[in-house]
Amino acid sequence: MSALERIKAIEEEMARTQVNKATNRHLGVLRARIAKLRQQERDRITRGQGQKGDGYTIRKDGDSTVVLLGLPSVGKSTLLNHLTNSNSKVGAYDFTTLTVIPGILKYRGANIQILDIPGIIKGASRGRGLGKRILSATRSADLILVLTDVFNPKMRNMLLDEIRAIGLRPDEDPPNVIIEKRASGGIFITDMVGMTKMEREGIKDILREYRYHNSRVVIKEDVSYDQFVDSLLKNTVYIPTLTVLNKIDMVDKEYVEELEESLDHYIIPISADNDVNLERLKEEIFEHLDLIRIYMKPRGEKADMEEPMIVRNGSTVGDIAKMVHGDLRKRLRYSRIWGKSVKFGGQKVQPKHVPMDEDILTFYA
Ligand SMILES: Nc1nc2c(ncn2[C@@H]2O[C@H](COP(=O)(O)OP(=O)(O)O)[C@@H](O)[C@H]2O)c(=O)[nH]1
Ligand SMILES: [Mg+2]
Repeated sequence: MSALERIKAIEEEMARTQVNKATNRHLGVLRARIAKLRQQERDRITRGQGQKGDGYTIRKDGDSTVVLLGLPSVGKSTLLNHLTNSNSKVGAYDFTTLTVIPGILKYRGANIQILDIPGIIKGASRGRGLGKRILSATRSADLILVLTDVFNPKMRNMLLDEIRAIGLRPDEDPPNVIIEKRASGGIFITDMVGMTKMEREGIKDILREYRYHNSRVVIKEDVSYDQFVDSLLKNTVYIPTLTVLNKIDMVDKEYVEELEESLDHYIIPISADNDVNLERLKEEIFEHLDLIRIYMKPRGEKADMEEPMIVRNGSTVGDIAKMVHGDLRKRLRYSRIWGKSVKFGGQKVQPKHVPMDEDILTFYA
């Protein structure tokens, strides 16, 4: 039996099983088994990828990457062209964008790479349309921009289901559980929260499924079996999303307001073609990427206030030194900072210090 046939057989068994407290554990194991088979299948497909001339393998460029996800013809290429320096073909037909097209959005000193991928249709994760390989471009993203338009305002959930099926977890945080393999000693579980969604035996079944016969597990959050399995799979990707409603120039203001109220998620209404609300969109993209600006001040000189370094919020002074030059981190003795993260200007800080937006930084190597 192929992996796909086995997945199908297990799914059929799950469909026959009633969901209740007694079967919850068994269903957890079945889902773990499916997740494992899916991962094997993904590994098999990705192994054949990444060669030269493959339009779907995109070099990471810029400080962060945003992927546009949407049905054909919602305006992805138009938006890319209006946000960036790119020139992605725009057409009135479906599927005009056949390869992944990158562009760079320059905003507040950051170079944000935006990828226009071919329109995703329902079932793409199962290989329909250009399918899975295109979807896999979303795995490298720091933010997914979900594009809907006034004709199909309710597509968000379908699109997110497609990327969930390839192991992405939109708008979820990694579950707070620790799982360590050990050489011997069996399975040892520490429950720090008083689990309500899993049982010890169920956890053990799943761990055995993944060949963690000897392991130490610490449950620090009341997670479900599915979340627990996610943390066992090596390529689960947790990713934030932002949803856009395009083509608002085609409808009246009242209709947009009605949608904003009735939809169960937040939307940014825009018209890509007419540059309506694109400044707000850029600002929200920047904020969701959680980037900060650090101005570098060489020793004894003025700080460069023109071109900040753009780093992830939460990066340490040591991380930033490494970004400037791998060697600098090793030679670094201490640093001085002016700005919000310190009590007084020019304060001496250690490599583990975490700077804040618009801090000024000097390295002493
Ligand atoms: N009225 C209107 N049309 C738009 C807007 N954005 C895109 N379009 C049109 O929608 C069609 C599909 O756009 P395209 O960018 O190729 O969509 P993609 O398939 O998602 O890349 C084209 O005819 C665009 O001119 C918009 O904001 N308003
Ligand atoms: Mg396109």
